[in-house]
Amino acid sequence: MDSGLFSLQAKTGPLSRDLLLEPSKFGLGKLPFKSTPDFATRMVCGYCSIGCGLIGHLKNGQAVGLSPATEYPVNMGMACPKGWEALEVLQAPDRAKAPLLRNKISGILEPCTWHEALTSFSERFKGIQNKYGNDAVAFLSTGQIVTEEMAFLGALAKFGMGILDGDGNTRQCMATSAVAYKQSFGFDAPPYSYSDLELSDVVFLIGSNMAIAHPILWERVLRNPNNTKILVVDPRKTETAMAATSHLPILPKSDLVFLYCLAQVLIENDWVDSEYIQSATHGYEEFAAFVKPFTPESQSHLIGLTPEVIREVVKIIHEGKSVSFWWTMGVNQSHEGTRTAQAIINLALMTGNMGRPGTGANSITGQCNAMGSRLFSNTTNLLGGHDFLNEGHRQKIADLLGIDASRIPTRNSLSYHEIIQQIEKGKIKGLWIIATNPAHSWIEKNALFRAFQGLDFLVVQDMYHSTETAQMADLVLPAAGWGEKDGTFINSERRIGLVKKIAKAPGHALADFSIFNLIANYWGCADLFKEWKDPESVFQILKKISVGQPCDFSGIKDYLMLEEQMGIQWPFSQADATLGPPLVSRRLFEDRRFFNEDGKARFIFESPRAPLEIPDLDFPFWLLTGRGAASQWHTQTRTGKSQVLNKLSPKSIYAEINYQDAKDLGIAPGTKVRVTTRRGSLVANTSISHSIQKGQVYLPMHYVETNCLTLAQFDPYSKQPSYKACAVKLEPVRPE
Ligand SMILES: Nc1nc2c(c(=O)[nH]1)N[C@H]1C(S)=C(S)[C@@H](COP(=O)(O)OP(=O)(O)OC[C@H]3O[C@@H](n4cnc5c(=O)[nH]c(N)nc54)[C@H](O)[C@@H]3O)O[C@H]1N2
Ligand SMILES: Nc1nc2c(c(=O)[nH]1)N[C@H]1C(S)=C(S)[C@@H](COP(=O)(O)OP(=O)(O)OC[C@H]3O[C@@H](n4cnc5c(=O)[nH]c(N)nc54)[C@H](O)[C@@H]3O)O[C@H]1N2
Ligand code: SF4
Ligand SMILES: [Mo]
Repeated sequence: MDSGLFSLQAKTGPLSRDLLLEPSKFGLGKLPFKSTPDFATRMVCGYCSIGCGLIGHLKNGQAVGLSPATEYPVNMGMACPKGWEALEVLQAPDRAKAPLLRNKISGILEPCTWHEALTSFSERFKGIQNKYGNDAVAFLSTGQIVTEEMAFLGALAKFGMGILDGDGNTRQCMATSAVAYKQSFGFDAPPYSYSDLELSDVVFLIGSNMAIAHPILWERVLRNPNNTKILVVDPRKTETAMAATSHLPILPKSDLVFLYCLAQVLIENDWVDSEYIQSATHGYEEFAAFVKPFTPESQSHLIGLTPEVIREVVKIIHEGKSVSFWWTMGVNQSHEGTRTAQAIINLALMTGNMGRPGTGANSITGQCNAMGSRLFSNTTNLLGGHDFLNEGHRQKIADLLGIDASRIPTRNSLSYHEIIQQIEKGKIKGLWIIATNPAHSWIEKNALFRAFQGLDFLVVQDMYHSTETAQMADLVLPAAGWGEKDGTFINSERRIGLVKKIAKAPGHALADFSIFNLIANYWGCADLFKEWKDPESVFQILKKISVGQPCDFSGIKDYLMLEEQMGIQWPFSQADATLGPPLVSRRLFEDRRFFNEDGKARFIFESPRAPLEIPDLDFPFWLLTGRGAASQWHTQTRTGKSQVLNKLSPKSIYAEINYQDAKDLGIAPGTKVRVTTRRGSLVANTSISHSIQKGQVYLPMHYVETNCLTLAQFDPYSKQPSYKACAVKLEPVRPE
């Protein structure tokens, strides 16, 4: 079966290996492979976390086209439209080609030299720190730059510039999974390989619209030869749900109750793997006692599924030989996301669906390098999954980097929303934003706008000067994008893959790596980064940092080895390397040993709670938000520049409304609807459909208006925003 809708198979045959294996030269500002101007080279895609292999085709030293890599173990010759079109968006006229500094008199952003920009950067931020303290400057980073840049930024900001608070857009996205894994497994470690999707006989997807958000993974589900049962838990009948064997349209934010019911029925029927529980886990007895009251009969009204359906789901899980559980934002973006993710982990543990082919409690990451950010951004964790609060860890990192340990902060960073709160309170006066566009993507963003008004100095480092956030900046630093620089990304299955420079960034734009290098010089802390010469030398430093950690990848010799092996999953230690080349696909916990001190995984649970806002008489509908089309990426700064991609999705905002609700409210097809929350209001085109349940509305996140409506509410453990639930009202808009 091939959905055909979402991905396109490469027509080209495999390229000869020697063309692919030519080692790259990683000089700044130079194209690699200068001596052979016509060639093809393999690299990973720069959009989503699947990390498909793409072939860049060059003529006269210039990239002229991309095609999916047929032999890459991730995508096997498939790519979605974003990947095929990734070169197009580099050419857009609104690329930031020179630094821009806001003229204090006219208030206009005007081009300036790099020298002026970097002088201003250092003087203004140092001025703020001198006047108000080091913690008056903060940064917000991303899951979309290479790991080497991510680490450079985190080290420069925290060890070089004395900044204490920095967070990333991964807070909006993966924080819940990271915390859930850390608490349950002892380390932030997604356990699976993509091949598990092809080996399961039950694929259980919770809050994931895989056909749209991870289209090539969806293709891999469809390649599964086991007559697989595909269960999709999503309030909406998404593209994924439509192709599933069962769609379970639960009520928004009832996941935790639902998952506890599943656990209760498994226990009631004695359908648990006692031997696995005994040997590999801790806390089961308490968990079993806790879920006892969660009978389907007593809870079904909260879930919106009948007790019979809930029991049927449990039967499918029980009868499955290899059950894999996968979740994404429908779980993570919730007021109780961490406990929900752990309720999924608990199901996998209690049924022994862990560490075997086709199993696992598997969080699918979002951005191309969210996994790199989780390990090396130096925001929530000290580099390499270490702990800022642990003196031994601080000393270890200081020794490895040859810096004084007193340079390493002894407290954890504030989280994203706490940083914004501090800005609003006037405590943080300077902010540096790198490769994220919060003026579009942040939850309840009117509060963010209010906060940003109070900043003394806002620096935005982006590929485009036109983003909503760059337009608010005092200084815009023009960055090269994917395809214009070298480094590595880590994909959802922990595979470290290469990114290469195949095109020259326009004008004076520079790789983020070079920008950090220049900043270190202007700030006067370049001495600390003498060894950080280029991405590959940083890769070597990160390898050393990873030694002894669960993510140890010190067995990877260099970039050439990554090239030859077509990406390598962590862990791959020096000891592993002595046994030979890495296997193409590896999963964690095959030996039933987890990363907690006693080697056991934890059952973690808590009573479900209601979200802050639920529909009422004034605002009677649930608002859900998320991805729209496979061709749309987030705030559309990139995908919005491709003519082809623009044809594949609606240009203006649209609201999906149930046909019965539309009828009741007098909203006709082809008309507009007003969607209002307690925080704001927008007018959208109507998309009347059966795919959304009565009493619910869906707005894609790709339109700038959407987050004027969302409600700032956060999971207490991961501090991740709950983007997917608040209360709205709908009104027809009469044509003028
Ligand atoms: N085309 C495209 N692909 C992308 C991205 C993109 O912007 N565009 N972004 C990437 C990134 S960063 C991410 S994080 C991933 C996101 O990937 P996904 O999480 O799969 O995408 P979303 O559409 O945000 O949310 C998934 C589903 O959660 C459902 N949902 C809402 N509320 C609930 C609930 O209470 N319970 C349950 N069970 N489900 C609920 C929504 O209806 C939605 O269908 O996609 C990645 N891939
Ligand atoms: N309502 C609602 N809101 C959401 C979500 C939702 O489901 N619903 N999902 C949330 C999620 S999961 C995510 S991940 C966020 C994403 O939110 P954002 O991170 O704000 O979205 P992007 O459009 O990916 O922004 C990335 C920015 O980096 C720039 N860029 C790209 N590559 C580079 C580079 O190499 N260097 C530099 N310097 N800049 C670069 C791009 O031009 C763009 O401006 O949105 C969140 N917001
Ligand atoms: S966006 Fe994701 S699915 Fe599409 S080509 Fe890139 S990595 Fe593959
Ligand atoms: Mo995300």
